[in-house]
Amino acid sequence: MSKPDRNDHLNFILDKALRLDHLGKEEVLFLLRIANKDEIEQLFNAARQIRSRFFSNRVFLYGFIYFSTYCRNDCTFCYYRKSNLITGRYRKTADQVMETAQKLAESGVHLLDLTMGEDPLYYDSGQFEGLLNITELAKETTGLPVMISPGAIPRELLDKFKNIGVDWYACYQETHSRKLYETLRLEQDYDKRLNIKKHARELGLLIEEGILTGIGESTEDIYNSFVAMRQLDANQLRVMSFVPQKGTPLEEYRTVHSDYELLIIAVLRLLFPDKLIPASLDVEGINGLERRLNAGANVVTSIIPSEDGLLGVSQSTLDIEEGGRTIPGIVPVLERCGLQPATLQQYLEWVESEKHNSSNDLLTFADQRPC
Ligand code: SAM
Ligand code: MD0
Ligand code: SF4
Repeated sequence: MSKPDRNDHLNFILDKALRLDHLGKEEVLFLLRIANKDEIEQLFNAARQIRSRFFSNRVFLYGFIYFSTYCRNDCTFCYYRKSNLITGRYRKTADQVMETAQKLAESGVHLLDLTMGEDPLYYDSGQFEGLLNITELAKETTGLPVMISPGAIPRELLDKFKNIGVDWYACYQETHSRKLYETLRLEQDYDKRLNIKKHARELGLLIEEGILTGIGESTEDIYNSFVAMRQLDANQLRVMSFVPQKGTPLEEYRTVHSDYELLIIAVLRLLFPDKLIPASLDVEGINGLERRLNAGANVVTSIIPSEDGLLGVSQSTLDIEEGGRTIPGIVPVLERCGLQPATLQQYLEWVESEKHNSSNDLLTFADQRPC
């Protein structure tokens, strides 16, 4: 395609997206293959316009509590895989989690994300009462919405989480290519991981689906993940660049530049205009926040208090002790982007309306599925 033709085509696609029209597969792939700086800027600009239409200049803020770094699994990409002989794994007590939760709530986060490895303490015994207890206490102490990220838990347990008032279940497939999945989440059943999210959605929980980029996926794989996210009716959609981890099989893996993550964030915004799309502090820390927000993200995740000895996932320590991953650390960045924290009331209203409106019955979006 000649340069003027390309530009016309890009404008045509972006105009369609701005009208919330259906984008076809070839159009989505065209966007995912953009490499020219000006074209990328046009795409980001459209993504910001769409975000602003649905969320004005308001951004949601998620506190992150990685309360157990023990795991029975061996994901090849993960620092906390069981075969990694790292020292200093920890399992925080209920009191410690409460203290951190309280601190995060006072600092102004809108949600608590309670995350753990597939900790053998619970998974091997099948006794999850302690986990339910921690979750219930965190919710009661703070009154905040809660997301749980405990791995692929049994169905009956998910029902119990629903009963104690959990709002969100996060569980990322990483890829929707079964072949690639098998090389990443070793010996973890693909369908089990996918189906537990379907079950969560059927129960009325909000769900977050997520993918990794820079891990050997093709552009078509990314497109297929968009389709899967749509089919799951996911409420929050995440992409994170793969960060190679010491002591893991992919330690020396030559990954791609995180610019590609930004492109995916922007395309997600075009395809899922009213959904939540994280700008994670866990990939490039505070220095990577502005770029992710400017690509169309509308939730800052992985906000961690500086003094509680808690770790991140893909960047276990980056910017934590320095206070870079706190609300005072991020507000100046939001301001530079012309954004500001939403109020808690605004977040609660979004959550409530999302719980009652599946995107499948929102007329405005019904005709703009990516497939
Ligand atoms: N253990 C639970 C699980 O795996 O579902 C919860 C932990 S969850 C926070 C771990 C997520 O962090 C993964 O699903 C993956 O998307 C992301 N992650 C882990 N290691 C990463 C890495 N090296 N680079 C980028 N993202 C990573
Ligand atoms: C984040 N490190 O928000 C966290 C994590 C788990 N629900 C989220 C990947 O970036
Ligand atoms: Fe365990 Fe989750 Fe890491 Fe996999 S990604 S090794 S399940 S903590």
